[in-house]
Amino acid sequence: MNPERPEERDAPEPADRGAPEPTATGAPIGRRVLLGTLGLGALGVVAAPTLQRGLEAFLGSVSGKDPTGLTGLLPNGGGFRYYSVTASVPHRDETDYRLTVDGLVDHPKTYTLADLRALPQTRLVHDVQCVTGWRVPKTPFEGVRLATLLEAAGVRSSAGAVRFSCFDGAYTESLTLDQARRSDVLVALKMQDKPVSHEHGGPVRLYVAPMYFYKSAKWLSGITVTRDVRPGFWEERGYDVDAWVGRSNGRDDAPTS
Ligand SMILES: Nc1nc2c(c(=O)[nH]1)N[C@H]1C(S)=C(S)[C@@H](COP(=O)(O)O)O[C@H]1N2
Ligand SMILES: [Mo]
Repeated sequence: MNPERPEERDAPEPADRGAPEPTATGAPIGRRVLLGTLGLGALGVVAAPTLQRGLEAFLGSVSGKDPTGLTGLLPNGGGFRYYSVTASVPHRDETDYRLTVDGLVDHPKTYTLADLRALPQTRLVHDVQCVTGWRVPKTPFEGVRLATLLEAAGVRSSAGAVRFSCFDGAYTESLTLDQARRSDVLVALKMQDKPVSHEHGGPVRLYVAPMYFYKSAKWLSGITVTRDVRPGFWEERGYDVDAWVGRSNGRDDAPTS
């Protein structure tokens, strides 16, 4: 199967049957469904990996007419494309945003936005690389090191991985504990030196600098310490779990971190 087009697998893996149930925020949709929505289903099916880039550019150009509002260039996005696997995502702000840290920890905790802002902030500047080919140079992200939150939680010796969940109700991601403790992995409150916008996964998204951007889960609401890595949303659909830029997914992009 081509990792560039994981949605084209013939039959779902057993794990797909455990895919998230439709929620109040909408059922998860794949990029292929989106292409179909735009009347581009057939084109999507035959698109070769190299064509994919042109296709994405085309989708960007028609985004003004996109009734789903699910794709295209973000206004002032500086080259970023908007991705969501759900048709809509609730808005959360300082009044109702919560981030829960639980699982194999001694001190489970729920953070408000103010709690997160009160912790030491780290600013990183690296290129962003999406596995479908687009790259955005030198993008600042700022926030709390994931390692800081794990340290505060008191990770138990039986733990080996971290599972991320999102308030879109569908997207998930994961890292090994070693990956999660890297100094270039952030619970990001700022992107491009502004509070992370709703479209970019605000008020809080994950930022995993050395990995393809699908690792950087938007609308982050849960950090669960687990024993083993559980593949995330796109990983159940073919993307590599260890998503190092340039060393995974059959790609040779220049590393980002
Ligand atoms: N919750 C959630 N996080 C997500 C995604 C998503 O669909 N939902 N898409 C991923 C992918 S594939 C990419 S390339 C980036 C896109 O981030 P952007 O929309 O800010 O450009 O978010 C990642 N995180
Ligand atoms: Mo992506």
